[in-house]
Amino acid sequence: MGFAATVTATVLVVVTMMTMMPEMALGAVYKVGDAAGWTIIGGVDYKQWAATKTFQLGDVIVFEYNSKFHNVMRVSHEMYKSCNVSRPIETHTSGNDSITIQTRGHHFFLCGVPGHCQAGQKVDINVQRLTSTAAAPEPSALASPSVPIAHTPTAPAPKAAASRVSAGFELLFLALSVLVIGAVA
Ligand SMILES: [Cu+2]
Repeated sequence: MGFAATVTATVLVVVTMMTMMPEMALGAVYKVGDAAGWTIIGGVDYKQWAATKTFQLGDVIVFEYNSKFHNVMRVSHEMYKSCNVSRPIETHTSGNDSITIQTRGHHFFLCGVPGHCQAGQKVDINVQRLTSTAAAPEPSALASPSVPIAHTPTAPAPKAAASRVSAGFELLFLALSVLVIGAVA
């Protein structure tokens, strides 16, 4: 009984931590354009660059560029679409700007130097709005729910942004399995 109680308590702690994890997790750092940085040279496809990332709240977006030739403006969706630089929401000019994403939804950035946005120097950082984490589990969490898992749950170290959510669901599944085993034993 003592063991079962301990396991149950551990599981509850882990589940509680996990529930809070998406908002607490340390942000990943993404350098826009990777090695190329923020530029019009080399035809970097920033749309494609962003499409390969799963941005989360707290992530840091780094724009690295030569401040003599470029800047970073955060703009509205309308301005982003038309490369209108007349009324930016905010402007960064250091050449090494770190912007922490603190709200969900789209964050539109472009270079305000004439012609650069038109040449493709624009990026949309989208942090997906969560409808319900519980209602949409990853497919891996649904696999073989009747098979007992022998491992003891341990708190995972935060991993890369892409694996955070699936790791969370796997942990939840593991924790629930132990809970069920504990209740039966
Ligand atoms: Cu530019």
